[in-house]
Amino acid sequence: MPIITIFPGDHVLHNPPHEMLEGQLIEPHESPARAQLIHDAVVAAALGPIMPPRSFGLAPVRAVHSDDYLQYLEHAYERWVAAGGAPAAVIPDTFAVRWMNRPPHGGLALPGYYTFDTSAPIVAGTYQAARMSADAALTGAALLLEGERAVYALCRPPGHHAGRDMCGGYCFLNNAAIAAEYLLSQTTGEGRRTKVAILDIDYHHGNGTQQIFYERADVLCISIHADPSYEYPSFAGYADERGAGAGQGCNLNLPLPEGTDDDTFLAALDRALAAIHSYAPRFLVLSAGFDTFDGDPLGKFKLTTNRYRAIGQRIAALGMPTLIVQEGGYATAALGDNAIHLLQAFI
Ligand code: OKP
Ligand code: ZN
Repeated sequence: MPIITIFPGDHVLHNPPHEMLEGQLIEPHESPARAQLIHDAVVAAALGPIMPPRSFGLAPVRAVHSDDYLQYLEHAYERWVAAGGAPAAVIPDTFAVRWMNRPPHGGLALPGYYTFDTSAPIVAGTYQAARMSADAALTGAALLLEGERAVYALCRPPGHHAGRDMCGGYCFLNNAAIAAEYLLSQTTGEGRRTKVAILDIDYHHGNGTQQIFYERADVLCISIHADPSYEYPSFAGYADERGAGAGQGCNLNLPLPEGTDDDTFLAALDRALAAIHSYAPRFLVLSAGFDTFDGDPLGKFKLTTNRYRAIGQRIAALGMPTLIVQEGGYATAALGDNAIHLLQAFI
């Protein structure tokens, strides 16, 4: 059985000339080349058909993100430039923080209210690219509802750091969360109650996904990632963050040490899979990042290409309809190969 890939061609519209990392302007790690490389690897490996996203409109996006944030994202670039910001890209320099968070006015101040770091530059095409990336995830979700067992949404820009009303970490719209919410909306009601699990295997904690569903019992969020005591996003992702209110117990963080290798990662994965198995969701959304790879410029783990197949096989063995959503991965020379190894397990 081939696997369908959804490829959002408009991702190229999101092409900031630089990002700010550790005080320096550098060439962006999160580049259009990433999606193209994975696309080309999917073609070369003949994994299955590649299709463009369908258009879902704003409603399923509004189910996850606040209206004021979406308005902000859509117009951030033009307002920034009109107010005198550098046309190269929107990168805020003043942030709303715990003790000063009055709603801002003006194109230069707004970004600091809706952004949590300097790693999410916005250009003229960012909103359109992010919408198509979300549409790719939604298309994958729709295909699961139509009976597919596994679909790959080759999302770019990625999504798992985007919260309900904040961008950051290369992410603007939370593609995995939007897809999960859509799956629930299409299968819940009239006495039916369904559940979705989101498993995040990107190197970085899925802080946006965690925030969006933190008080929800119908979405189990599990993230395996670099311990925030030494790694981005630094202020969330600890093991004691278990959810709140109705969602108490429905968030599981599995932080891992520097130098984590294949075996350490697979042991954590088995814990995650056991939790998903007992939660018994109707669908699984996999936030798939490959920055756990040994040699990733942003990561300190040591996973090898072959093990992505083992990771895929263990996840596929859950036997759940699975939407694979592309997140990070910056070792471009190996990125296509790593993705193929994971995807082949679902064929
Ligand atoms: C996005 B995804 C580390 C700074 C990291 C942003 C990283 C975003 C990762 N000192 N800056 O999860 O792959
Ligand atoms: Zn990452």
